[in-house]
Amino acid sequence: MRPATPDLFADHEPVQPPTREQIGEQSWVLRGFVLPWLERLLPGLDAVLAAAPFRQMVTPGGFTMSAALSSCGTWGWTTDRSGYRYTRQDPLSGKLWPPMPEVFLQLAQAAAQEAGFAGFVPDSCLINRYAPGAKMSLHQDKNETSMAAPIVSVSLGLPAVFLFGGFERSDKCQRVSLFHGDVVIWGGVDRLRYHAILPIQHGQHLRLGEQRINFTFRTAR
Ligand code: MD3
Ligand code: FE
Repeated sequence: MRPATPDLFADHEPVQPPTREQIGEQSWVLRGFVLPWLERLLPGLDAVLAAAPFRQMVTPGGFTMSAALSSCGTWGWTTDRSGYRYTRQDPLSGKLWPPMPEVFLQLAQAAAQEAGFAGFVPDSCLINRYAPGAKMSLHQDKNETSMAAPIVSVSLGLPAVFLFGGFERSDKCQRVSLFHGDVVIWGGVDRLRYHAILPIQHGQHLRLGEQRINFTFRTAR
């Protein structure tokens, strides 16, 4: 029997039971963890982007990043010619970054708890938007004051290949494919490992269109 109200996505994105993959000593991928939250998450994303639209930022070296960024929460990550840092204000509007939607916080805390990081309180959510061809070069995340807190990342839309390296730039990387609905949690000994996103391939995602959106929850201060 067909349901009276057809579910537009049911035939394309079956909700699989979430699975957990360990990719490092203290790093896990939770496949499909976001899917039950998605329809509550997207209105929160729209609200954040209405106040702080995606924009491409310039690195201290003078290169324009291929991913476009926004942020919400008390602290937002920014970069310009003078360096990388967290700010309370969106440099584009001069206003405070928009508040972190309650459902973002709940999702990040639920995911962190699942990976053994109970009590995670992110004060920053960086939102990266990748069009086809956009990438994130190999780097470490070390602008946060508290290295004890994990980082929780949420992948939406087009898939990506994530490179997970070691503690030296030259260390060999493992490749991890990240799909719509996946959450990754990095903490403890893995917190300072090098990582990158390979250029996003062309494609159309049924819900998000021709883009990949990544949320990165951090405790910045
Ligand atoms: C692994 N973003 O914003 S997930 C970043 O998909 C960033 O947009 C990527 O790297 C993205 O800095 C990768 C986030 C991530 C963040 C911090 C990490 C992965 C990490 C710290 C240690 C190891
Ligand atoms: Fe990073």
